[in-house]
Amino acid sequence: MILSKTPIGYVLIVCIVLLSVIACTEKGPPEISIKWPQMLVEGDSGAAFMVIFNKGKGSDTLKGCTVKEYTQLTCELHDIVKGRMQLVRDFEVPAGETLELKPGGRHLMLFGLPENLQGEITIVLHFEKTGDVPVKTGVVR
Ligand SMILES: [Cu+2]
Repeated sequence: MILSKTPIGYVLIVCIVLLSVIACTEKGPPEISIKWPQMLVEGDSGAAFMVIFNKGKGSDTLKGCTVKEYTQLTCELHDIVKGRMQLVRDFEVPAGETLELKPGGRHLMLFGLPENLQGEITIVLHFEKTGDVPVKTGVVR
């Protein structure tokens, strides 16, 4: 092939290959599932942990959370950076990967919990592509 023997032709072929690799990384919808949710409560705030699986072929992004039973509650996405807790805008969940929300790392933070909260609450995760995913969470004091 004459095209591959010229420098421009070579660059073109490299570009076409790179573009198809990029296009192939998003070749389907995400498939989100949640396991082992748990919430530790202290006073009126709680930290929620769980494992988020994405078995799909597309990535997704967790944009926020709310609580079904207590709509006035604040639910935030937090990360621990250099030993300090920080509010973050979103959590990426790449295709085929797992996002662990665990103590000492990324977690959900709830503020304004009722004093006598016991049993279970439903945290609703808001994903960019998947939409709302409700997660029933046990409460540990
Ligand atoms: Cu936090």
